[in-house]
Amino acid sequence: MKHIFTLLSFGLFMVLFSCSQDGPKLSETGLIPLPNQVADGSGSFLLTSEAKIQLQGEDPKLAGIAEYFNTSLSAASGYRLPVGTDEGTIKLQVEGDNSQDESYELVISESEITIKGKSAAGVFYGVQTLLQAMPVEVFGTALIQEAIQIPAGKIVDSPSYAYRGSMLDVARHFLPMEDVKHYLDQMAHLKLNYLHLHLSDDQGWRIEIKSWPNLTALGGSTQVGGGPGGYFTQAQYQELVQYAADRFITIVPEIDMPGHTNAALASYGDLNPGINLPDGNFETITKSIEKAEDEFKGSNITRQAAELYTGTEVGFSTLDTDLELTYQFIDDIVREIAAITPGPYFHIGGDESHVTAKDDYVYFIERVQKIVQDHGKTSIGWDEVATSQLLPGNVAQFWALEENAKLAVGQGNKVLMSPAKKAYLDMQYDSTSRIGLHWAAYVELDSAYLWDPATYVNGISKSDILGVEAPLWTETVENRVDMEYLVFPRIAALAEVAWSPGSSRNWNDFQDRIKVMGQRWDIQGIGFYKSPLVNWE
Ligand code: TNX
Repeated sequence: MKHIFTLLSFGLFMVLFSCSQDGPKLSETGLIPLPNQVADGSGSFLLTSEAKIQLQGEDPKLAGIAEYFNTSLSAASGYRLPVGTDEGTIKLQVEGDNSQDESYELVISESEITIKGKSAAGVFYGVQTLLQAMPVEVFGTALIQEAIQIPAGKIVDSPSYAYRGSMLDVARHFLPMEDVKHYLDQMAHLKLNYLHLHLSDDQGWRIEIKSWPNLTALGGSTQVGGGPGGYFTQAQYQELVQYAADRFITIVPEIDMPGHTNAALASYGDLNPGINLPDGNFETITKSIEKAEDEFKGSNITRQAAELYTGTEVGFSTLDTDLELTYQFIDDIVREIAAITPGPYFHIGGDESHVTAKDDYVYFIERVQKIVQDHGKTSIGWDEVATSQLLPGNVAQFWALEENAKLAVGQGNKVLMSPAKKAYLDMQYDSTSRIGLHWAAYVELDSAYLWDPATYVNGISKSDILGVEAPLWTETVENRVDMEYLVFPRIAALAEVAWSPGSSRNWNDFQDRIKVMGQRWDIQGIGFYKSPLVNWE
């Protein structure tokens, strides 16, 4: 009898043991973005509630990373691992103090897991890779009963580009705090590190400015289609900044100007020049008052608030570039936003100012860049800004015109790559996509994946490029469901374009890995677009 029991328990041991050899290899766990080097080991680490996390190094951010790791796992694991500095089988180590160096090394053996980063950010990315190396169930909320099996191996990894971003247009349709946080969570999983918030446009003003309260009271009160709009108070914006920082993501605020400013011009009539027509109507003058006086001799030029706008046209509004009040207004806005933005960048927009005279535009951009610099920030602008003299260090975000991107590089400035034909998350996948636009292209998943920022524009090479950003414009995006449909899976393709070296990227291999990513999204309830190019089953 005793003999049989021994035999049985041996059998059970064999089953458990062979289990640890059975699962996918580390290189088959669906890692996105693809790490630089992945070497498979033998066996697996079996994670149970017995494990401990050991922090090594002085970096104060390590404790936050351990907390993040515990929180990420706790719903599915049912436990939180103790965190200390003396011992542990999961070691998180910062070995350096260069916060710019996001590289890490992850080693998984049967007895321990070690993540070494050159900075806390590196360790955080190592944790993201470790989570992806686990069964997809760890992303869910159903309790996993058995040990979590993590295949052994070694990963050495670092990003191709320093700026790996996405943009949310919260102006055309407002997106509430929860949706932005949800987006930040997903960005972090993909090792993206900048979230650009498009905070103002013709249809809405979305950030509280204490010295100009009508901007949100009036300008924030509507959106495309006439819905109620909304805005972030400064306290809420700061909450987003912190939530992002906890995930090693930097917020880049954008106030788009001198065009795309109808919401501001509707909020403050003093900013909006116009003429009173003989029939009693008011018509906005979209050029400087001086020039208007020549053109409209004898007309009664006054200032009066514009109407709120809920359509989707672009290029019809402009600030008055000759008016001193315009620059006081901008100085107040930049000062208030810069004070609650720890990141280095302030985005000044500058796109599609079709009704601003060319020389007025150049004068305006050059003056606004200085205001931003005076408040301690570096300007980013859409590629049109490169038709002005850029200040050293300022960045041009390429979206449409290669000539503009080259003008920036010619001035010694860097370019942020967001080519609409590849990186625009609001483009339809194909002509049958239920929402989205297609003025630039239809962008299927393979198209979003198959391009290289370093060769995309002739004459612009890797050293000229700050990074890659995937913008989501929201003319057709009304809520989280719409957002998820357009963003996923393309954001994963763009994250890999930004992180992994061009030489290692391979569409067939990506198709296999994105399938696993799809399982992670499914388990989190994310309604992604099931591209017919991928076998999701
Ligand atoms: C162009 S991209 C715009 C936006 C629109 C977008 C729609 C850019 C700098 N300007 O105002 O929302 O197209 O795809």
